[in-house]
Amino acid sequence: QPKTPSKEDGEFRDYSHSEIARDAATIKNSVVMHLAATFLRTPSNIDSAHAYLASAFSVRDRLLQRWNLTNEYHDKIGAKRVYYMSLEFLIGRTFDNALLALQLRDEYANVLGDVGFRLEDAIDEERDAALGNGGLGRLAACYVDSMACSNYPGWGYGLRYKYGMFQQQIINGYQVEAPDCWLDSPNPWELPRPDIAYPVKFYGHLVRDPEHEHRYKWESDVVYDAMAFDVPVPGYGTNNVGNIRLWSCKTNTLFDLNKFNAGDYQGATGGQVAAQILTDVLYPNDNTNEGKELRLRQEYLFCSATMQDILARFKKSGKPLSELPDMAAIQLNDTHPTLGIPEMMRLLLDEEGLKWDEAWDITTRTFAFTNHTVLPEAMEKWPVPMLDKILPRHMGIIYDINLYFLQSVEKKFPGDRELLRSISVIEESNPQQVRMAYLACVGSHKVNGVAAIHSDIIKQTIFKDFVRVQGADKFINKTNGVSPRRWVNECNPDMSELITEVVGDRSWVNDLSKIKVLEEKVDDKDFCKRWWDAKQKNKGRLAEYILSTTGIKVSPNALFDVQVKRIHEYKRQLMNILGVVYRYHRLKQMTQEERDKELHRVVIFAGKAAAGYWVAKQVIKLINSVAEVVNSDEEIGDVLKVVFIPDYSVTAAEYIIPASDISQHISTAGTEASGTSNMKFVLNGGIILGTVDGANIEIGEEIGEEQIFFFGCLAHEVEDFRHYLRFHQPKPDTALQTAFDMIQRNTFGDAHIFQPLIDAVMRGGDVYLLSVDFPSYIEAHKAVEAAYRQRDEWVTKSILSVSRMAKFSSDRAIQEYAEEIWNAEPVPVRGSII
Ligand code: 475
Repeated sequence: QPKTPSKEDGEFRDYSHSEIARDAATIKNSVVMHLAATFLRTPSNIDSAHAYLASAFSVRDRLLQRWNLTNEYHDKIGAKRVYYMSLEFLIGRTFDNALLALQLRDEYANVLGDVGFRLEDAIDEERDAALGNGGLGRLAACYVDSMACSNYPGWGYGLRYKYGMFQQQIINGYQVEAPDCWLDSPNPWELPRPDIAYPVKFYGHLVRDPEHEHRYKWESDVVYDAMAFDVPVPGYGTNNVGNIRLWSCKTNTLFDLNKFNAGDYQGATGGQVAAQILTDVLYPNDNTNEGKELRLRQEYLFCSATMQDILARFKKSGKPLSELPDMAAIQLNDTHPTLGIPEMMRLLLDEEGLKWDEAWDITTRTFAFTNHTVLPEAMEKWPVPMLDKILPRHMGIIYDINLYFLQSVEKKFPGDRELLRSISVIEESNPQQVRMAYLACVGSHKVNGVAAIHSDIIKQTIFKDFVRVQGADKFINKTNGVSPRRWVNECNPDMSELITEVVGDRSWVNDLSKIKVLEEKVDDKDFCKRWWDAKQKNKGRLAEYILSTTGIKVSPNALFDVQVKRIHEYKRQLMNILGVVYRYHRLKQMTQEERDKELHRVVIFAGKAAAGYWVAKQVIKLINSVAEVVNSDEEIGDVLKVVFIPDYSVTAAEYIIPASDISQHISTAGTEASGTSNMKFVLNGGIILGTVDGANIEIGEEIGEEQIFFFGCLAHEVEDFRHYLRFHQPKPDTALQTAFDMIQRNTFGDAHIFQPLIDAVMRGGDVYLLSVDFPSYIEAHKAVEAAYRQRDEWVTKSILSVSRMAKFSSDRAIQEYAEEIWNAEPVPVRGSII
């Protein structure tokens, strides 16, 4: 049990005396010092890039000081630690976030002003840390933010990819990928730790220990080194600083001087190159399993280094290994880090010499697992021959885990061979495959989904047999959340001012339940006007961003209709653009007089398609082709504009989300596990148009159904529709047919390019049920339009919604994880610094 701080307090309070002072002169000195000593510049010889870098390094000094204080303190009092293991952390920028957390934003703005720079320009110099694809990676970043802000002793563990999420260019309407060389310029937000590195083995063979049943020696010549980089995570308004430890792969194979001397220059560095490639690049797949050998090796490098590090830290406490589960909780962010389970077993059996049952008890009490998707194509499975070749010891351990597990199932359900076959960690395909979701489930004490509907679905589908065998209590829900620091306070300063004014102070940033009082303001005319104006200002800011990134001019007076997320068939950007095509058709049928009465609308898209996902890339092309025709149609003018903003990122989202009037979250029911941008949009005063899916449902429950536009079929109806459509042609309604016809008449260029998209609906079984949901989708848009014309009621909806969104703070989510899964408590660092 974590102890409450007691007599050590005094000792730790001393640290606050050494904290770097917060006055203007000290801040200025530290910036000037970094300019000179870190970047060889003087105040008369800087550009905004160096203004940013020098300020960032001076902020980092403060963070690192607190980092040290926090970790030393947690060690000292023996706090239980939480480890969030994720192959992805989609962090975005840190500078502004850190300034706000330390409450030094104005001070740095002044110092920069003194040397002739605007803080905003310095902030704009930072490149995103884009070490993730989408929802899952951003969730991990929000969760470490919440752990830091709520004083949990929590760390993230991940990989330091040299190339993050690719940069998306749009050329001739098509997506073109360029590498994200984010480390080309200095990164102030990481600290290299050459003193912290672990060897990680691959391939080789096993030698059995004749004395011990489960003890092996694993011998191999292929040994890489994983070196740590620490990324401090500022806690807002607290002394605590969290950490994300990212591993970078090196080799301990030396430069081969003999080969070099013999003229074999490539061979001389070959070993080093082979190692580095392991952490070179983030796999750009969202909700899809790539299944490549390099990915498996990446995952193992990550898991091995992390397990060694966690065990090393634990062993410093001097406690027996049986107490590991009291000192550490490990959360697996989907199955990608599941090899942590057999790796922990290997270390406990082979290195520590524990018996199987002891090791297994420790492991399962330490691990818990979050599932993020039910899409079959996303399920990780590794061919047994591949695993056996690369990780022979782990393959053996997985076989044993499965053997003991199946024996326990057989005992409970004697003779049920079908059950054994379906629940086995090994799938009896050719070749056999290891089902990682099953392995994660067997090795964890809790399994959770990420929204209520999703947690129900996984109990009825992929984990159905496990519920029977292991009991329903193991399977719980933890609805996702988002950080109010980044997703309101940082990205929406004007609305944040209004909230602060009503709450009385800024405490809502760390306690979102306080925004409830906004509800009292819905009848305050003046307040409503300022609320509307704040949104309009954000729309103006986005209009400028759109102009600078696409050259398209849009009016902030139009309705901003936004769909930004990864491009995926299940998310149905295709349905959205077909709706736009239909709208365009209708507008073309009207007289100018009729058109003038129409609500002006800007339809905004952004999102990346996985590099190998052809259909998704064709959807991007269709959106851009429609945009080109519509935007240059003089008859249409400002009545309809279509925009595809290139290179969607965390930073782009911070511009886009606060500027949305209506945003679309329109996945086929039952396919979007949760969604998290839906929460961000509503928190920023936007209304959502969505299907009865993921967290949309819970958002509707919280804010009231009058505040949300639902449409489409329900999750429990999907199977029947799909079944029907496997054997029958879809029957598109006239609106959908009109859109298809318009495309096929070459209105948006060569129709051949788009025929496969139409075929996916008309001949491919319409798996995502566009033809089913299209009529109600069009109706829902009409309802949105009517509502937006009633400005007062619209503002009421907006304010009411925001006031009722407290549930969707990631602080609430983290508290639930801590209480129901991790058994961890907040441990505020004593010794007041702020
Ligand atoms: C869900 N990524 C969202 C979000 O819980 C949900 C899968 C395989 C390989 C690489 N990446 C993935 C995901 O599965 C993923 O991002 N899932 C998303 O997780 C957070 O809000 O509905 O689609």
